[in-house]
Amino acid sequence: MTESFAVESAGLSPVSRQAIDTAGLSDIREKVVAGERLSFADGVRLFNTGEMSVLGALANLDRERRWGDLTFFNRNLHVNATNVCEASCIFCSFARLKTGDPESYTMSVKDAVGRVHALKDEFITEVHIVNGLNPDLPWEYYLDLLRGIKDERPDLHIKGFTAVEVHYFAEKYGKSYEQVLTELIAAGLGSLPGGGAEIFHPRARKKLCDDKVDAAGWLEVHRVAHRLGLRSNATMLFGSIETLEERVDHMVRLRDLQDETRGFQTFIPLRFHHENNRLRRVKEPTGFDSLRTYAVSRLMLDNFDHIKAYWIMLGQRLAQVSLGFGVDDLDGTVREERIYHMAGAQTPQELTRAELVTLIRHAGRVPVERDTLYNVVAEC
Ligand code: V47
Repeated sequence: MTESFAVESAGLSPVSRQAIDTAGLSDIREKVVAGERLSFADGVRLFNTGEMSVLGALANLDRERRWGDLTFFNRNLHVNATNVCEASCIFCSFARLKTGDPESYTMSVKDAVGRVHALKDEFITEVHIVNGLNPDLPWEYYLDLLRGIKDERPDLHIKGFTAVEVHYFAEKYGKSYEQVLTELIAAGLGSLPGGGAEIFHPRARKKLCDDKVDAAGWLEVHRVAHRLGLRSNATMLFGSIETLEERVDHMVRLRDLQDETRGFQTFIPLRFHHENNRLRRVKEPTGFDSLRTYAVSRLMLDNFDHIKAYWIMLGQRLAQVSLGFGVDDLDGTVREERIYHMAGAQTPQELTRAELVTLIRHAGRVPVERDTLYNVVAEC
């Protein structure tokens, strides 16, 4: 097979091919076409290219090889049961330090379950639960929350508690990660969300969230979860004070764990928002920076099936464009989002299923409604 045939049959136009050569990335193109793993140095070069069309073409090649035009979403509900949080992450606008502080809140189990009850006549498949690290709640609170939701809606998948929360529960209630997770699973937990990963590299992590579980702890929680049969997601908070090398380092650490466990489903780069937090002086990432981060994620994380753009923090327009930069998932209907709206997100609190379907179709892609574990609920 000639090289040009191999490249064109792999889905790159001759124009893209020429642009890739001009950008000095033909060696990376060859690796991508051959499905070979990219190195740390390749990731850094891709971030530094500045040639968006080249990055987009390469990431889109990989995305379409996996999924064609298919673009996933689900119908879900977010519940943030408490914003009281002992941690002092400088990027966070959601947390309040103590119970009783102005704007702090903690829902009773009854009220939190009531959020689910309120949707009793609506079709949703997932509840996503993320909370602050609240020192005033007993362990039973979390088990009752899961049991209460399952009693109300046994059909719902509960994706809940970041690795940071699981680590906190283990320390606070004197349990191992395995004990915490086993008890949560028995009470109804179905999978772990990807939050709390932020940036793994110790230089950036020390500045961003010094008193939170470190990279090794975050990864260990997911390792144990995967061993117990849970699937999970992984995130990366990008565009605050980290370097491009630290973003690539973050991806490589996740890729290494995924080689070992195969338990991650999707990678979600989370675009930094700066309102109402201690990083107000730091400019938010541009659209350009967001798109190149999705593209490099798709290309570096060869063992992750999905790359998700969380439309809530990206905005609907850029979320559409991201579908040409490696993204194949837009998260879901969401319903009630607090973490990003307290940090200045201008997006709506929710999108209906019809709005998500239209958003995806208008980007020239094919919407597929999935459940949390990527079983197809409906092709639209
Ligand atoms: O862990 C908090 C991030 C995360 C800010 O697994 C911020 O499917 C940017 O993890 N600017 C929580 N990011 C959200 C999360 C998530 C969202 C959607 C889907 C899934 C999933 C997981 O939000 C936190 C933190 O990394 N975050 N504050 C901020 N100002």
